[in-house]
Amino acid sequence: MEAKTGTFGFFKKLKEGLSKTHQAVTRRIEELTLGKREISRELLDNLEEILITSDLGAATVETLMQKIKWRVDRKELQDADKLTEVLKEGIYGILAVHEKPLVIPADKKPYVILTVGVNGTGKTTTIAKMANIFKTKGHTVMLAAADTFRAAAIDQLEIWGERVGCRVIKHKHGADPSAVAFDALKSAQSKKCDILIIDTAGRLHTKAPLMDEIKKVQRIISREMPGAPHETILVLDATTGQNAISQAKLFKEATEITGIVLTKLDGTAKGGVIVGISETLGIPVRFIGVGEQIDDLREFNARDFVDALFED
Ligand SMILES: Nc1nc2c(ncn2[C@@H]2O[C@H](COP(=O)(O)OP(=O)(O)OP(=O)(O)O)[C@@H](O)[C@H]2O)c(=O)[nH]1
Ligand SMILES: [Mg+2]
Repeated sequence: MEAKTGTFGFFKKLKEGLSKTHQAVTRRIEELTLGKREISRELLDNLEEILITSDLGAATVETLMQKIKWRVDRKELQDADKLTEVLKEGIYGILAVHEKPLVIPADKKPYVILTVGVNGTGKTTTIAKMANIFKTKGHTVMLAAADTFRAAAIDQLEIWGERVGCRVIKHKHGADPSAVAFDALKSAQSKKCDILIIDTAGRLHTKAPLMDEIKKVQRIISREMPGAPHETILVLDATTGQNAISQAKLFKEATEITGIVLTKLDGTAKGGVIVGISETLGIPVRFIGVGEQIDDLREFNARDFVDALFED
């Protein structure tokens, strides 16, 4: 019962969070089709315009429009008031392909998660939220403070660690991030910890030496535990819209990214960016963040997302 209330609470929050995106996309489409019976060329052009300005990304809009036009041409879709439903299912179709929750296998212990991303996207907060989810599922979790660059980063992770109840492995400010990661892995192995999550400093995707630093962390870890890190999560901030997609492209080129967390879906009109991320990158969206509190992170669920986006 409690879990259900929690799920409902999150859905409500997701809906509230997506309300600006809802206004920017769904509302405008409803206004467009209101009182119109047929789907004219002009209506389709206007629809395309709304979609283009809604942060879905040009490629995604083209895919969706092609599907709609194909159905209109074949006379499968004739009523203007059915457009929203078709669009909703089109978006669901794109999102569902990449709905792959993170499964922690029992035979990889510790399961190592490396967290990367641009400055301020929500990495450290997301780590605490993920740790909290894993702990609720009964896993033991350890954190590694491998953001040795920003002065307050180690303290920030330690405070979260205390709150969630996980051990935090740290070195001094300015230490080599890969040395912290290495020590944390050793410690997690000896303590037979289920999951190790590594925090890293925010970095610009355009700076090659910083991307090399991530590769070094990955290399050192994999040398110690073949196959690790098992997951490299890129944390993206939804409020940055299309920029989040270019960040993801460059991170993906520089290093292996196996999962995405999209944060700050609360209070942005750019939530549509998740569709573009799924369509253009083909990397699963593992979690979404809708607030600053510890329980404001949920496994990404495509059905919930489109329902929250389209429901009035
Ligand atoms: N509204 C909202 N705020 C969030 C969310 N996730 C994180 N934040 C906030 O974003 C700010 C930055 O979060 P951090 O976790 O410190 O981000 P970071 O990526 O670790 O930052 P650096 O380590 O400096 O690169 C904080 O104020 C968080 O509370 C979210 O889902 N919604
Ligand atoms: Mg941080």
